[in-house]
Amino acid sequence: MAFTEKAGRVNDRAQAELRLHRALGRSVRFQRPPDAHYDRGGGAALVNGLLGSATRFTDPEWLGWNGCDAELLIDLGASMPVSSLSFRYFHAPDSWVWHPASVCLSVSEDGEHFRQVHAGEVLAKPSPVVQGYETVFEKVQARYLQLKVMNKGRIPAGRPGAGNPAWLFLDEVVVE
Ligand SMILES: [Ca+2]
Repeated sequence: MAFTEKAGRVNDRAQAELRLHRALGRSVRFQRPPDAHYDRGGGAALVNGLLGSATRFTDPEWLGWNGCDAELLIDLGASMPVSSLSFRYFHAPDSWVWHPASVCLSVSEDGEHFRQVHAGEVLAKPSPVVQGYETVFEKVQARYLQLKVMNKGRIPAGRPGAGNPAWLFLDEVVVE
């Protein structure tokens, strides 16, 4: 019985920490790199199957941009069917970290001609601090994905850091 319980715990942890998906281990290039203080994991951290902490954005899985959008180009290595995208963001206004404003996804087979397959607003909840965004779209063939996650911009009046540029944090971009 003890052995069974232990095995169960190990399995639960593995499932929680490793997420398999089409972009796993693929190349990620940034239009603008994350802030130097929050770029420890680099682009690889966004497609390594590992999620960041659910309580703090200071581990290497969380990448942070200050006052600018996160624009990334993912190369899946080969053309393949793609029909969904999801990612997590950090929302902690007391720490000047805000949910994204909106999301735009374009895909391409040759890396030159891109077609937009999704655009949407982000409607964040007050809590928890880690929230998810997911979109499902009509299946397309794609090798390259151009993802734009728009920064909130200036922190609104009446909130901590009002008038300063908001931080935007992402940990894993899941492509299926
Ligand atoms: Ca990750």
